[in-house]
Amino acid sequence: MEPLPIFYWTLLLLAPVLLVFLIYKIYFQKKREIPKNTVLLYQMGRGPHAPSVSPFPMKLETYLRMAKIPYMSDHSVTFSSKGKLPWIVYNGKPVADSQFCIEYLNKKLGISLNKEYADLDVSVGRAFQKMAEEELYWTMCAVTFGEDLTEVKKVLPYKGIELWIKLTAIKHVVQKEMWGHGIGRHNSKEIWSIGERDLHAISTFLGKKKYFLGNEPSEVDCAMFAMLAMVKWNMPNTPHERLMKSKTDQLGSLL
Ligand SMILES: N[C@@H](CCC(=O)N[C@@H](CS)C(=O)NCC(=O)O)C(=O)O
Repeated sequence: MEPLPIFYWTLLLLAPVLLVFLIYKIYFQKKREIPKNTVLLYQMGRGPHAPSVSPFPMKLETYLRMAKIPYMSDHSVTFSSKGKLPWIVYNGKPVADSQFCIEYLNKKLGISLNKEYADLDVSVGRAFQKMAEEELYWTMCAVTFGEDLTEVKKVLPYKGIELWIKLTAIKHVVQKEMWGHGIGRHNSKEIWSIGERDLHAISTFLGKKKYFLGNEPSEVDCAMFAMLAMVKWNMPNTPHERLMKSKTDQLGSLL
């Protein structure tokens, strides 16, 4: 019989601790009082240099601030019904996925951060956003959760055994997801060639503009700011960060 991989041994040993923790969470934690018309934002922890250690909560929080919607954050790392973060509860209604949260609040509160721009500009912004979230992001995961975990350890808001357990679990999940996505089937040189081209494209499009689409901020800035802030503050000593430093004039304009 093959020996169990270390991840499963860890799970086996930690199962009783996790069980006690879950019981505590479900039965003993007080429900928070959320004022009416205030968003409860479930997100990850704060980073040492950025508002979050992850780009999707950073995007949603940026949107809430830009749209001036009152909100409170929950950093307990409670996942949505879809098993992801971030998500929100607004006047009792849960909404999962950063983009669906934005679209829900836009509709509910009559918000449009894109009103300065023509549909054509907004569509180009959407294409860039999807490139960043659905492709560049995975090249960032590949670098962050690859062989060398030294840098990510400095960024995650945990210490000691908690850091080791969470990092082992996150790495396992991310590696599985990268395989499913397809990026995980490329070697590191190929993955970087994708990340590099994406960052070049973003830099070229940004050029000397103040915001992603022009002189006024719009919705796409929430996602692009979050992704670039992630590279700048949460990915020290990586090819992504080095490229960003060499293109500070363009890529740094959003930060
Ligand atoms: N499309 C989602 C992506 C969110 C996402 O990937 N969140 C990550 C943290 S950055 C997560 O919760 N991962 C947990 C998992 O995949 O199991 C959104 O925009 O909210």
